[in-house]
Amino acid sequence: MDNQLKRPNAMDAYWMPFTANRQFKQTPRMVAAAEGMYYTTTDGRKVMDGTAGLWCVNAGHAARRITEAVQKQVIELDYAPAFQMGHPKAFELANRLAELAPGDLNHVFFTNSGSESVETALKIALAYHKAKGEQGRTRLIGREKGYHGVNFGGISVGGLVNNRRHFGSLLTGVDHLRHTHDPERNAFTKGQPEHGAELAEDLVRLIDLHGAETIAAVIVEPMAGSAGVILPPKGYLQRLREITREHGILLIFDEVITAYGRLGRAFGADYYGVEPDMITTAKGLTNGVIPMGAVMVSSEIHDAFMTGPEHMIELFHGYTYSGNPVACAAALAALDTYREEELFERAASLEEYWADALFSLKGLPHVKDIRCAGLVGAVELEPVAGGPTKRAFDTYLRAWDKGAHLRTTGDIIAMSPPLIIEKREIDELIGILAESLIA
Ligand code: PXG
Repeated sequence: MDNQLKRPNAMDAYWMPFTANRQFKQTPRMVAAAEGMYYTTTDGRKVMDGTAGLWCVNAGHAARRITEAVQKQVIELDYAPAFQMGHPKAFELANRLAELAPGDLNHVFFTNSGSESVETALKIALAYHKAKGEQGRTRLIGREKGYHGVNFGGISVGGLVNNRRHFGSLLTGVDHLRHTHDPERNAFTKGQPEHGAELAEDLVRLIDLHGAETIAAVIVEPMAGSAGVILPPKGYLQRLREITREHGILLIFDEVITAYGRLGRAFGADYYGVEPDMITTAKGLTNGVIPMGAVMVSSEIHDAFMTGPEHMIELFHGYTYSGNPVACAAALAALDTYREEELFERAASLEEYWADALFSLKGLPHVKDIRCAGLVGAVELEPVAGGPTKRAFDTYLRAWDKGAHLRTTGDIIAMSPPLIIEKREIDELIGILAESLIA
């Protein structure tokens, strides 16, 4: 056995996710504690969390009500089997989410992550059409640059090449809409771009190609986060809704990032005024404290399953940890926190200040686009010749040294601070980014 692996502080054993492992382990960035807007690093520095963890810590770190609810729950009921058995908090949480969700999205299926929420929604879509006698509807439509987690269904409908190219042939019967990223026409637009609604007509093209009667569902992020904050052009989501409705195709919004206040409303569906048939969520559901996801499903879809003999399982799907009691307690406390601290409203009221702060970076070296929505912002940089991703990553490293944590994807810097951020903290964050862009 390799002795290196046996040393307690050796770094080799942990194969880190979505990380340049060898580089990281030479110069690790480690945090030991976090509270509110700030991490404390293992060497005692305070670093502002400019990204709410990985877009999930919407109420800020160590939100007291949530951490206490978890402590209490783990002692009272640590676990309850999820199949053919229940506990009150899972029902309470489902009711709260159904109330929060738009329109008739009145039913909730619990998962443990965004990836699992996506797989769940895709499977429900396929099984729904089968239950209605439309077995031929098996095709799934995603979009280029889409991110729907890392499981096989999600990478099949997803559109990020590095997440797809290494993993074989993926699901069959999948097609993609073109993405809506169009910097030539839309660069430096505050909020939704003017140009690109016509890209929704791609769906008509795919219907003409495959036949509507073969298509089960279209899945898109209302605002694409992981690909570098790509906003829906004005009218685009509305048009997707019209086409899907006209052709009996389900519309799934993947709101793993946009749900729970990120855009200043409970859901991206509310923010953009378009009601899908299902919404996938995770992340902010528990403020990131405990893994949990939830899929919101319309009554029309849910009720299509509630036929046949009553002793039969209606949907052969679920996870050991679906509706885990500790996760439910965290989620209930997170929803209470969002409501009582009025954090969604707070995000909405800061939207303009945030946008103005971001746009103050216009004109700094190498800045070629700035995009924003709610409390999300992206700054796209001119790549270094022959070294794509390097400019953004170097900027990120400088910002980390100066006391702010950002995210990069390609040559795009993305920010999504906790919704508790103060105006002076917005100034501090954008100030650090400005300095890091210069040197
Ligand atoms: N759908 C969407 C829209 C997401 O953004 C997932 C599904 C998968 O969620 P899980 O919980 O399985 O990771 C996501 C996750 C980033 C970043 O910085 C984004 C995500 C995860 C980690 C980093 O862009 N999104």
